[in-house]
Amino acid sequence: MAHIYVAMTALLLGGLAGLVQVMVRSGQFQLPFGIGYYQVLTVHGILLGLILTTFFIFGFQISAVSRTAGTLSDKQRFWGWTGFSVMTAGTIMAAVMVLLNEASVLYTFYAPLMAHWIFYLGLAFVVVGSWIGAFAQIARYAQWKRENGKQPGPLLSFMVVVNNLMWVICSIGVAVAVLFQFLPWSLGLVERIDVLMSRTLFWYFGHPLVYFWLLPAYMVWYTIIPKIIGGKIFSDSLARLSFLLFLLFSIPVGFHHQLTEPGIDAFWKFLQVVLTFMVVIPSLMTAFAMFATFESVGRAKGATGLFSFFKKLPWDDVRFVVPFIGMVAFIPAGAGGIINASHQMNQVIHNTIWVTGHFHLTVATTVVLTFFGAMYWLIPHLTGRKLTPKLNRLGIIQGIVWTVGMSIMSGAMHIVGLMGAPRRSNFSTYGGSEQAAEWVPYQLAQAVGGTILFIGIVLIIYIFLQLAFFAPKGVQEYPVAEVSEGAQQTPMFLENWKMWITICVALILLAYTIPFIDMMQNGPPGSVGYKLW
Ligand code: HAS
Repeated sequence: MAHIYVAMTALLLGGLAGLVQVMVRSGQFQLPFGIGYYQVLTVHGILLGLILTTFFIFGFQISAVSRTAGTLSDKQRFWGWTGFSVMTAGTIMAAVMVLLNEASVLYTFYAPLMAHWIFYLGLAFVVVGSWIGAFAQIARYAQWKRENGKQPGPLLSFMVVVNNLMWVICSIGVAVAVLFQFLPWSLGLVERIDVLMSRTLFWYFGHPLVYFWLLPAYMVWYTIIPKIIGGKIFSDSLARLSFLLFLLFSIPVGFHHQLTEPGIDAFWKFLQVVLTFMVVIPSLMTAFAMFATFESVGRAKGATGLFSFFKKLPWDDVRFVVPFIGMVAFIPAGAGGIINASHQMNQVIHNTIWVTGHFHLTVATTVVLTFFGAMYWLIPHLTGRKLTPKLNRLGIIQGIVWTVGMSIMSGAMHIVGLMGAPRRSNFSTYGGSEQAAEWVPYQLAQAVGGTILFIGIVLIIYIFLQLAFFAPKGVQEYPVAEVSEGAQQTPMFLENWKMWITICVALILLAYTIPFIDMMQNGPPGSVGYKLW
């Protein structure tokens, strides 16, 4: 719950910043008191992209391990709390610097924009704190394995371990960039920073970061949703394999964020694009597993037609409906990702607001709606309360409000992005240019969609407060499905951690060693820092 309180505070403040942004970008509103657009954009990106997600995920994962592998020991709890405290301290340090306008560098903190060193130190604290928290969760799983001999660990806990391993391996990249590049540079110990190297280290971390957000949503889809709809897990092995494929393929792909960047040889971009297409496969496996789950439940309830099994699903249960909207959204969202990853098409959309549209469908719809859906059983379960029919109804309305707002906002972003409108940009007429004038109606649509989304945020905060403090006392089930009897036994090689980690490291070395050597050998003198806000 402590993690989730921080997450919800981040949602409220970050959402408010989002509302302000779409207003400013529509050209109809100006920020008062000298507040900068990029300052607000940094608050928005950091609070929603990094803080809401990481804290919610850790809260959920701790509960998931505790529910399926057993209650955490005092020692594990101690490390869990230590991780939480270090992360929270880091968040406060970074947030204070942004609010003081000392760090308006956006959530990607690209050099050569230079923030105050306390901002970078705060980020380092968030990362180190998350390692400590991840260690506590993995320790509980390891204890279960010790106590239960040679059998596969509980599926949900296994998934938590994979997500944590991926997170720890990828966040080494950002930790190295912060400790060895950004901190010495912002402290004035060195004058220049190697920009390409810092961006490469960032994206080594940045792409697996998006799967660190996605995998907890997949945990809910694979293990919780079947129980809610009255079914079982279609295949334990398929679920594990898809998570392992994420571990292997989500890290050596960062160059697909740098396809337009000079200084990286085309061959290595090509290789990482191929690996990016590999990381699509576990999502397609997940889509297959979801359809299979829905179909088997529907057929068990008597459906006979080709698609009539959909009618048998519990369309009045918010715990199912809201994550389901997230799944449907992931179809266009994922298709957009495949477009982005295609080298030639990337030239059209890179640095346009299309990309912003893409990630509002992926993380801000698919992932966030699944998290909201999980809150309806997770929060009352933790606080000893019950989800009431009234809150259930309000939750479905909240999901619909979110869908309407996001369709308008993200739809407008995708279209106007194709017309060339840039991302990460304040409102501008670009000296009265005709092309920029064509973007304005879409920017107004973004403001309309963003306002509806803010109503969605107010609603979810209200629901959260009700579930946490005011709903009637009672027992709310933490729903975890069993594996279907028809599923084959899970082979033990899926838990051969040494083998999977070795393959993961080998792929990373293959994709990054020569490009890094290249960057070191042919590195430019680097850049001094700039503060353009
Ligand atoms: Fe992405 C940029 C490529 C997935 C987030 N992405 C971003 C950024 C973010 C982000 C935040 O290659 C911007 C970063 C920045 O600030 O610069 N992305 C991909 C690809 C995928 C992908 C190939 N992205 C995500 C996910 C994210 C996310 C997930 C967050 C959670 N992305 C890119 C690229 C860029 C990029 C380039 C850089 C662009 C640039 O130039 O800057 C894939 O993982 C997508 C695979 C997904 C699928 C969909 C499977 C569908 C499922 C749903 C089943 C539905 C059911 C319901 C069962 C293939 C699983 C059915 C019911 C019915 C009724 C039909």
